[in-house]
Amino acid sequence: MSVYNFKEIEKKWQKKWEENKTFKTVENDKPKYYVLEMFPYPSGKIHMGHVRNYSIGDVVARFMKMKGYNVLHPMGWDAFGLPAENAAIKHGIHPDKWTRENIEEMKEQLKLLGLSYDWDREVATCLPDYYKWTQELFLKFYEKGLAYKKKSFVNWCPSCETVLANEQVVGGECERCDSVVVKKDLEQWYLRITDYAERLLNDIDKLDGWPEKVKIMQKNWIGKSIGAEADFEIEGFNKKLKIFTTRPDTMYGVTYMVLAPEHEYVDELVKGTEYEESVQAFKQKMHHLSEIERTSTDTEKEGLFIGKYAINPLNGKKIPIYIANYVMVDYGTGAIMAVPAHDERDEEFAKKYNLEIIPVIDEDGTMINSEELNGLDAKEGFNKIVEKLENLGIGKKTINYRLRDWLISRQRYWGCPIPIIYCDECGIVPVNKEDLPVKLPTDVEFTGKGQSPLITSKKFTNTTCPKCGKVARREMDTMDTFIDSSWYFLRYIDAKNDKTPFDKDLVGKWMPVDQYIGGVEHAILHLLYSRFFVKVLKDLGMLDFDEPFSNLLTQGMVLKEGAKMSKSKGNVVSPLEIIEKYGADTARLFVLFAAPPERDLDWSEQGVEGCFRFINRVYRLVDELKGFTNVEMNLENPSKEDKKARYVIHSTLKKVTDDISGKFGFNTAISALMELVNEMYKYKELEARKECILKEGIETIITILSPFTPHLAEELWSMIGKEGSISQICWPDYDESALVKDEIEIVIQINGKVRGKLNLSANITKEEMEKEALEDDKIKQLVEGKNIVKIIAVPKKLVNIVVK
Ligand code: ANZ
Ligand code: ZN
Repeated sequence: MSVYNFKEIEKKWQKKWEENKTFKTVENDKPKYYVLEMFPYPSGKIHMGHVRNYSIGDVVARFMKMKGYNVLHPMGWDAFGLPAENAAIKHGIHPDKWTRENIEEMKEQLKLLGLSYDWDREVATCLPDYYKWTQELFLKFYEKGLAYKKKSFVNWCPSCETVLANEQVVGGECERCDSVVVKKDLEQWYLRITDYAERLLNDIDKLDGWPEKVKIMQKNWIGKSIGAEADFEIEGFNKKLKIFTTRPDTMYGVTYMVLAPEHEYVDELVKGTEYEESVQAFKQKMHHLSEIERTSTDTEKEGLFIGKYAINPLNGKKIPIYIANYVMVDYGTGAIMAVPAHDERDEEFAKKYNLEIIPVIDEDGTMINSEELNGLDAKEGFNKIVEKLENLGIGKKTINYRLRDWLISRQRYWGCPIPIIYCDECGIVPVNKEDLPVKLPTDVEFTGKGQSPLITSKKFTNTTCPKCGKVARREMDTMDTFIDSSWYFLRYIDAKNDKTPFDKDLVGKWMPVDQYIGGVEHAILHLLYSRFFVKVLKDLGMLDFDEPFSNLLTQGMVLKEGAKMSKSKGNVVSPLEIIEKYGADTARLFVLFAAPPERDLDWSEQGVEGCFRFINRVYRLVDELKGFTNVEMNLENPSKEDKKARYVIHSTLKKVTDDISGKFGFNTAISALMELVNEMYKYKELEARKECILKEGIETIITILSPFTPHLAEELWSMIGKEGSISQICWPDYDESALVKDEIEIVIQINGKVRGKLNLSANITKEEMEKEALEDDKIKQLVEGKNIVKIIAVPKKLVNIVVK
C-alpha cells in the first residue's frame, strides 16, 4: 500500500506537463474555446484571490478541453504601475528589475498550482515587445482624432503626485493611497471614449453572458440623460449662458441660475466689481475639494450671488446668477437653470439663501404657472418647450452622458511612454512608427517628488523633430496602465508577432473570449475600456467583432471570519503555506468546494483539512482497487446493489457534467463526487461486488476529479495502468440505461402527514401501491381501530390514507 505523497506527485506531473508541452495550444479543426482569467499585477506573491480566480478558470479550461474543444488558456502580467515605482523610491531597486524578479517568482508560484496555461503565449505589458504595440495603437487613435490633448481641471493625488482618472477617485479619495484628491489645472492626454458612449451603452444589451449587476453598473457609469440645452441672456454681457437641463418642462419655474465656480464666464462677469474678491476666495476654496465632497447629498449647499442677472427667454423674467459648490464644470454645460420647486438640490439652496420657489407642475403632473402651457401634461410640456426653444433658435433637445473622456496621462515613470514629440516649429508631432518603441530610459532618478522621473533623463527628453529635424522634446508623461490591459487578450492570440500588434485573421478565429473570469472590482473600468478598444479597433479595420467578452464570471472575495483578507487586519492566509502543508490539489479543491464562484468564500482551516482527507480517501480507494483495470464490463444478472452502484456512478457523472457546463456549480459537483466515493467504499465491501463495476467507479471518479485536482488525477490514472495525460482523454458520456431506476421511493401519508416511506417498483399500479402501504407494519399500527374513509395514490409519488 502506498501513501498519498502530494509533494512528489505534484512536482512530478508539473514537470511532465512542462516537458511535454501538454497545454500548448496549436491551431486545429476543433471548435475553439477561449478561456481567460484577468492577468495579475506582479506584486511578487500570489494571494488567495488569485488561487480562486485561476482555479475556476482552470476547471473550465480542462473541462472544455476534455469536451473536445481547442482551448486557448493564456496567462501574463499587467506589469506597469505604481508599486514598482514606489519600491524604487523606497528601496532603490530599479522598477524594471523589481518587476522582472516578481514575475519570475509569481510564475513559479502559479506553476505550483498546476494551472493548464500555454506559457508560450505569456505577455508582460512592461516589455518593449509589448508596449511597442501599445504605442502603435495610441498613434492609430491619435491619427483618428481619438487621442487629444487638453488643458483642464484634473483629479490630482498630492501623495502619489499624479493625475487620477475620475474612475480612480473613490469617495473623494485616491483609490491607491486613500489621500484626499484635489483639482489641478493641467494639460493632459485624453482618449475620446465619449464618442463611443452610445455604442458602449447599446451593445450592453448584446451581452447575454454577463451578470446583470455588471451590466447595470456599466449603464450607470455611461449615465445617459435626455434633456435640452437652452441659452439665457445675461444682462449687460455680450455672451449667452448655455445650460443643460433634463427638465425643460420646468422652465417657467426658474428662479435663479448657477454657474460652476470654474465656469469660463465667472472671472469676466465679476472683474472689477465688488463681487470679485469674494468670488475668487470661493473659487480657491472649491479648488481643494473633490467632486464627491462638493456634490454628495450630505454636503451642505453653498454659493454666492455674483452681481449679475440672466433673462428667462420664455417670460423675460430677470433672475439672479450664483456660483455654487453643487454645480460641476465638466458635466453638461457647467451651468444650470435652478428650479427649487422641483429639484431637491435647488430647493435646499433656495431655502438657505431665501430665493423664490415657484411650483410649475402640480401633484398630478399638470403644468401650472406656465402661461399658455397651463393644464398640459408635463410630458407634453417638455416637448412644447423644446419646440419653442428650437423655434427661437436658442436651444435644442440634447443627450448628455455622465461618461467623460478618458484621461490617460500619468506623471509617472513605470508606464508606457506616450510616443509624441514637441517641436517649437511643428507643434505636436507623433513619433514615426519605424522608431517605435519609444523605450523607457534607465538613467532616471526616483525622487518621488514632482513631475515624471523621465524628466531626469536628458537622453530621453532631448530629441529631434521627426518632421523638421530640429531640436525637440519628448512627451514625458506615460499612459494609464488601463490602456495596457485594454488589448492584452488580443495579443495572447498572436503573442510573438513582430510585424503588427496581432493578426486580424487569427484574432477573428479566437475572439471573442468565450469565458472571462475576474474580480468584480473591474466590473466598470477595465471592462468598459476593453470594450471601447475593441470598438475603435473594429472601426480601424483591425478586427471584425463588437464585443471582447461573450461570457463573464465575477468571482466573490476570499474572506476570513467574514472579513476581507488584508495585511492590516493580520488575517492573510498564504497560499504557499497551504500548498506546502496540504498540496495544491487540496488548495484548489477547497476554494472550488467551499462556495459557488460568484459568492464570497470564507476561509476555514477545517474545510481545508476536510478536502485533504477526502483526497486521501480517494487515493486509498484507487490504490486498493487498482488491480481490476483489465476486467471486462459484464452486466448480466445485476443485483440490486450493482444497479444502485451504477446508478450513483452515472448520475454523478451526469450531475458533474451539467454542473460544470452550466452555472459553474463546482461546489455541488464536488459534493456529488464525494457521495460517489462513499458509495464505492460501501460497494467494495460487498461479498458479491463486481470488479467491472469497481473499475467503472474508480475510472469515473478519477476522470471527473481531473479538472479540480489535476495532479492527483494524473497520478491515479497512471496507477490504474493508463498511459498519457488524463487531460488528453475525452470527457465520458453517462450511460442513460444506468439511470433508469427499478425502484422508487414512495411517501405514505395519513391525513396528509408523512408517516413513512417505501421503496416500490417503478411500474407498480395504484391498487398495488395502496396494498403495499396498508401492509407496512408501521402504517398498520397507526391506522388500527380507525375508519379508513378513502385512499389516494399518486403513481411514483405518494399514497395518502384518509382516516377518521
Ligand atoms: C432644471 C431642473 C429641474 C433639473 C428639475 C432637474 C430637476 P442628470 O440626470 O444627472 O443628467 N445639472 C445639469 N448640469 C449640472 C452640473 N454641471 N452640475 C450639477 N448639476 C447639473 O441631471 C441633470 C440635471 O442636473 C439638470 O436638470 C440640472 O438640473 C442639473 F425639476 O435643470 B435640472
Ligand atoms: Zn519640427
